[in-house]
Amino acid sequence: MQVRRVLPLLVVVALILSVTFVSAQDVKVIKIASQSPLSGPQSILGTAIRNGVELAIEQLGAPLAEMGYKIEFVPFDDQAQPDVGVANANILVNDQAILAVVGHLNSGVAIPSSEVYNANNLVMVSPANTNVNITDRGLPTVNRICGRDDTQGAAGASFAASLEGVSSVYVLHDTTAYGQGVAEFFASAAEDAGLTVVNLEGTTETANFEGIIQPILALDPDLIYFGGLYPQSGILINQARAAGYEGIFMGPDGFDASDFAELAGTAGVGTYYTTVAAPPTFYPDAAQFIEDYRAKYGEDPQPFAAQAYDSTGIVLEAVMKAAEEAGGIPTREAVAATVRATEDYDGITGTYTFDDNGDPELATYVILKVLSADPAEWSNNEVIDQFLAPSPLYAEQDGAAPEATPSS
Ligand code: ABU
Repeated sequence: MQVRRVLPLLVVVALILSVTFVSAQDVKVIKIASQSPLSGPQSILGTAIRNGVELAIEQLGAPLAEMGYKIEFVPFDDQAQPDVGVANANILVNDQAILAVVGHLNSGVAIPSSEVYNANNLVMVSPANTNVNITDRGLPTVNRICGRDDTQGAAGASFAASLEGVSSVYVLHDTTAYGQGVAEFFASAAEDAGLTVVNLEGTTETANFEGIIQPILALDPDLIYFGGLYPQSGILINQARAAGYEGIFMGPDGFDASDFAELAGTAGVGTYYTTVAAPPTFYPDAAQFIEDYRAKYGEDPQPFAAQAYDSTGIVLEAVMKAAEEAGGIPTREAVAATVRATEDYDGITGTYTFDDNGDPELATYVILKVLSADPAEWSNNEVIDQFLAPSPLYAEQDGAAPEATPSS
């Protein structure tokens, strides 16, 4: 009797277990990671990158879902610190389900972290890293969709030289790979353009720039260029104006965040900056993205959010192609090779084809002027100039690349 009662129960349990087992087998999980500062003073941009990746996975992941894959998003906080980025990289390469990383914000974090990715065949697509050594190392897994600091620094210098009354510049940087790199490109191009570079120096100061400002006032340059990001430059500019500096302020894409307006206050109005991002409103095809981002996150997307969306779109398309080719979950090597083979990816911020070093063949550069101390007005900064410029490899190909072309 007992056997007769227990047997059906065992059959039911076995059925449940087998159904569970089959379902678990059928769900093929692919993970996409991001790395960017989600805490600390640069988190406004880092969070924008994270959100751009998340939104892209939600909106562009359908073809992979239809193929039976579940895409999971794994955001990492690199805190804008190289050692944290590398520690995260060592964790995420050991999760074999992670097939791509979108990030970082900071070149000084991306360069050492991407050595770890590359050693593990894990592809990275950066929405924001502009230091030349991101791609000049020629690593097969490392790509970016934004421009480079050699072009950005030179564009800034050429613009500074065109400003009436500017003949001398004081060049500061934040001592990071990014800040120092772009400052040196600016200084060298400024000299070539006939400007006098009265000093080129680095500082790690973040709060009290008195010791930096007094020597600047003594030299009285027409323009101060700061190679670095908004948490430092906003405060420096605020304090320099308060100390009596009357000249012009300028910087690179590290200024491109609405918090700059908050930190610099009225002293920041009139500041010029070059950028490889620009507010998403700059891109006509990003209108729906802006609407969807506002609906999901309750705020306007910051610069680099739309580039993170496009970087993720490139990754998802490559994973899909590689999965089709493999007839199952592709290898990291296959995904990396497919990302590098990206041709004419039609994103919301541009059309992207990678050269053999992982630079976009053509990248967008914009020169803007800050118009307001109100962070809510950041998207309305004045576009002074914009152009597409070829990567060094693309420019080398005989007749393949146009000259840097103003598109305004
Ligand atoms: N290019 C803006 C973010 C700073 C960096 O590349 O390190």
